[in-house]
Amino acid sequence: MADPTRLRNIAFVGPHHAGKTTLVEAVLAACGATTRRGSVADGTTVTDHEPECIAHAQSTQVGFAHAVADGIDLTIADTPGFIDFFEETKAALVGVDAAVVVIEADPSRIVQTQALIERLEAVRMPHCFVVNKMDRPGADFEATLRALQAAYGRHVVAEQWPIGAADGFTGYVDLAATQAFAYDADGERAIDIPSALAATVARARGELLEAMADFDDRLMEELLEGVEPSREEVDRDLCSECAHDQIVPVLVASGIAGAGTQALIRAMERWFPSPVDAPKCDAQGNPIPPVADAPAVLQVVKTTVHPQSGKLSIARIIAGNVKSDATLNNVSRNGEKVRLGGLYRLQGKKQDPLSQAGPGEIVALARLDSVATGDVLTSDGLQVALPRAIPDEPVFAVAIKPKERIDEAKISQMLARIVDEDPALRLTRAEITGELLLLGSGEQHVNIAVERLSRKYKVDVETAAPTIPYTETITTGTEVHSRYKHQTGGHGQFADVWLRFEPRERGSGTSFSESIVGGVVPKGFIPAVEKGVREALAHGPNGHPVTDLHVTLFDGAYHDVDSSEQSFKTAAGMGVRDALPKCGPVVLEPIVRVRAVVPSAYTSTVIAQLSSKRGQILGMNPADRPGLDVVEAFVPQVEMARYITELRTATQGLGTYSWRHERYDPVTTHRAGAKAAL
Ligand SMILES: Nc1nc2c(ncn2[C@@H]2O[C@H](COP(=O)(O)OP(=O)(O)OP(=O)(O)O)[C@@H](O)[C@H]2O)c(=O)[nH]1
Ligand SMILES: [Mg+2]
Repeated sequence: MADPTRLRNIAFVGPHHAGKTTLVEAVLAACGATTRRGSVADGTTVTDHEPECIAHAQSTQVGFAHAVADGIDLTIADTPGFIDFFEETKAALVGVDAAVVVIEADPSRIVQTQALIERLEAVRMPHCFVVNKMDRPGADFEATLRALQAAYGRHVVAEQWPIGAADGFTGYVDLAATQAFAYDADGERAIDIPSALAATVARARGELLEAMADFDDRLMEELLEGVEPSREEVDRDLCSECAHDQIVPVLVASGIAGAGTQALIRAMERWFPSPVDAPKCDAQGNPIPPVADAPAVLQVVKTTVHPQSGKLSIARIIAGNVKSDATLNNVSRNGEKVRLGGLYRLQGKKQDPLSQAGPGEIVALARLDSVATGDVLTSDGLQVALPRAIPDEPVFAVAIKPKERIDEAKISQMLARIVDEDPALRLTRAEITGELLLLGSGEQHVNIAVERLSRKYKVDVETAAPTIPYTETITTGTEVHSRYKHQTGGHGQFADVWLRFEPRERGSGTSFSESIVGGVVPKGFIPAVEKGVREALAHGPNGHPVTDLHVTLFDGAYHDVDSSEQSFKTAAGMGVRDALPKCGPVVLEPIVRVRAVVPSAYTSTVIAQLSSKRGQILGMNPADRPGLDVVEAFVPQVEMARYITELRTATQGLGTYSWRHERYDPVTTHRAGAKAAL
């Protein structure tokens, strides 16, 4: 069992493609946890081990890795940067104590860190930035640093300054230590600060000390008096202020070249808190001491299901010791008892068995079938509520249809397992069309889930945009006479009805009444007439259910021998089919109320985009948070199929939206067979 003061649980987060997985490879190799660095392109990295990650050369779920370095026991959660997988990142952050935010050396990409940084700030998680890909042509450290400061304040401050950029990126200056290092095959070696950089280094160091002095009166006094603070003091302040999320240091790296890893490992060890320094808190904000001789408290941060070996629940042990065959209570599910089928430490897909583990460790618990991501497990009947990451509402949907001759029940059962692995997915049955819908955080999220379904459970399905539940109605009334008469050998069939059709208000549905006088249609046959009417209204002249009308049976005739329920039903149906085309039928389409939240810079683009979707803009107002606007509009549902993708494209991935059904409106030009999401 590891000494909790030596543990560091750290998430690597940041925008898509920033180089997180590659940098994690470099860290693992530098610590000797792997013998060679894998590559994302070749599908040989530790953390992108899932076939879907390899196929798409990107992280599609969080991957865990472990290393020992400089006396610390490091567990890394490599999170996916693509916006569709943000819920994975949110869940993983619950289990770690600090975050390394990896960004490209390109100021224009800083805006994509916004949601992430808001999340880190909301949970007051210590973090640093790594300006990565410094080897790339055009890499611009200073512009990136200034963009970070403009976005997040001057407490985001350089602790390293790069020596050179692109081809010439050869090392860095440690601003706190005032020492330069050159990268070499063994990591790095100390060198003199290049004279050309001396002035820049002095200025940058001044900025670092000033930012730090905001949290340290003594340092502030020294700076005001022009006294050079001791190296130890600067070092101590930096560790403390970073661990308390006061200072956010900025480092440099080129993960692909392995440059910057040594300093990053040192930073993780020295600046970031151990589980003992920053105990996790319960839902009321009370710290839970990470002690071994206490009842166990664990929280599941990720679930994976292997079709053969079963479920693996990756959990953070918050307190207590856990043995590999422990019995625990799932307090998130009424204290249900669960027994571990094994305890492992993860190195990508590799599972190293453990006999026990202690506070602060992130471990994999085998075969806890009823346990889900976010659940809290305890021993000794302890009741604890912990904060959990609640996934946002899904914004994209597909209808799932069997590809081969496999029944829908089996598909829903297998899909339920996929959803079990990923709480941001949702499986539902569409209300009107009855289609099986898979919903998620974006097109890629849902597509990857379908790929996973095919790979893990050999279930191939077809996906399509969900069918739009169009309806029809009438605009004028009419009266029809319908007589059904049929003679076949013995008994004949006879029924005669007069029906009146009248439009009703939108949203009022269909209704039926009768005003038969003198028993011209016997009472016993009237329900059959209503049934015939309602069945025929299920498919109007345009093939959609007919709604918002009233039908009255007001006259008719019958035959003592030949009339039957069936013949009245048939006559009524014929009457409906005859009448509807004469009543000015129109197709109605569902209209949704859309609420998009977008950065103000994109508001006009988003309004134009919604207008081009036949949207009726209802208003535009500042959101609760500065810099964001809320745009509201009524939009035909059929236009919304790929809206989340279009909205993200138009807003650098920053826009979000929610929707709800509003009403049905007549379609001016009916787009027969048109489909849409949700
Ligand atoms: N030039 C250069 N390319 C890099 C560096 N690090 C990563 N790359 C490349 O950038 C691409 C993305 O790298 P990844 O490591 O997958 O990035 P990521 O942040 O994990 O991406 P997601 O997990 O999909 O968000 C790959 O093609 C890498 O080879 C770097 O330091 N320099
Ligand atoms: Mg990755």
